[in-house]
Amino acid sequence: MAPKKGDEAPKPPPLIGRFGTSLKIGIVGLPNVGKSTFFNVLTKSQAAAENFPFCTIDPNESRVPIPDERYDFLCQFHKPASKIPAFLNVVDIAGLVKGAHAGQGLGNAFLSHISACDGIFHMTRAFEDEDIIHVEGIVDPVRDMEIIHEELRLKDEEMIGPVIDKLEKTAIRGGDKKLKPEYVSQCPSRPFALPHSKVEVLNKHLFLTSKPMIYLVNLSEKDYIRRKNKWLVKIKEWVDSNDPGALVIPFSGSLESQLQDMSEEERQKYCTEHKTQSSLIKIIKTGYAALQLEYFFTAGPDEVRAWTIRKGTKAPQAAGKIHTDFEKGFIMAEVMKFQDFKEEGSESAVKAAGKYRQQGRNYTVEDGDIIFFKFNTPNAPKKK
Ligand SMILES: Nc1nc2c(ncn2[C@@H]2O[C@H](COP(=O)(O)OP(=O)(O)O)[C@@H](O)[C@H]2O)c(=O)[nH]1
Ligand SMILES: [Mg+2]
Repeated sequence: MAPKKGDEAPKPPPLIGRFGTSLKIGIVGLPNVGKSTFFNVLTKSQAAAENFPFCTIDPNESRVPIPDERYDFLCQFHKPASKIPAFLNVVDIAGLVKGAHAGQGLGNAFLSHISACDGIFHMTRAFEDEDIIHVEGIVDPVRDMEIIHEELRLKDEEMIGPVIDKLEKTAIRGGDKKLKPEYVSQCPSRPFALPHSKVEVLNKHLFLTSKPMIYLVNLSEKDYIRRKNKWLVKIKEWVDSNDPGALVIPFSGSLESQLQDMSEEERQKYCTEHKTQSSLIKIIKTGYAALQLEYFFTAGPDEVRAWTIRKGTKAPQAAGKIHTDFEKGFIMAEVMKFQDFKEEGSESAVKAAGKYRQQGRNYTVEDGDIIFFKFNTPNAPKKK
């Protein structure tokens, strides 16, 4: 038997926001930083990518399959009639400009689109191109990140202002301790630094500034390939002090878009020649993880499917993703670890090796588990 673990796994950072599994991540940034280009690459959809600051008026949403070697392996193995991977919902949000909180540009509409997202790809432009207008005149991604944060913060303040006023009145009368005004006024902050106790309060308000952010730095092809750009260190420093723990991912929109137009063979040849590779997979996977989502598999000749769950989901609730009856009548989850399945080569071999486990209602499903649920079919309708 495996020895008991000495330390408990560290708690994941609290996730602020809704608790669904159909969560969205929005691409946010100034106009002309390459958001729509990137969105198109991600989704191969046809959202307009033109040299015009407000070309994306309505947010475009798309479901991007999550690349996963385990899923590919299961599909190869079972050759199922139906294949359903996990998806990340991505929204292309029109450019935010200075003053958006006060209605500049398409101001408030953009902000409400951000509000409907659960996480943010914050895109900044670190590529120079005289033909592509920069709304702020010159390229300066640090200034741009400040503009975006400031707009989101101002919007949050505007939203929370009346709430604080009201709380101040209640607090004077000795109201709810948890909702002391200073408590709430500190809230527009980054989630990773927050104690869990504050999350409950934050969730009542769904601040724009509390959404998890991943910083995508759009580089020229050349800089991306040579892994060098004068802004990268400054961006990293800025993020480390303003959004500790958040990830900065350099990529090149124009390179990604060219790679996508190539055949698989051409792509490989190009990447080998230039000693480079696409950042897309990393970006998609990181986005998904930022939303604290994971998935388990059901796999057989009929269907191989990834089911999205929140990290920490117990077996009966995971079963409920497939069908509510599975949750209501839950008996057990038969679980194989993907690695065991791959190593042993078949379900019966996994069983023979004693690695096929029957788990009860307290089992916390882990990312990549291959599960077969056993459940009672619900009885005939109960009498009222
Ligand atoms: N040089 C260069 N131009 C880009 C890159 N990404 C986007 N563009 C161009 O910049 C303009 C605006 O791009 P778009 O994706 O619509 O930006 P958005 O306003 O942020 O959605 C278009 O003309 C794109 O072709 C890039 O990585 N390098
Ligand atoms: Mg756009």
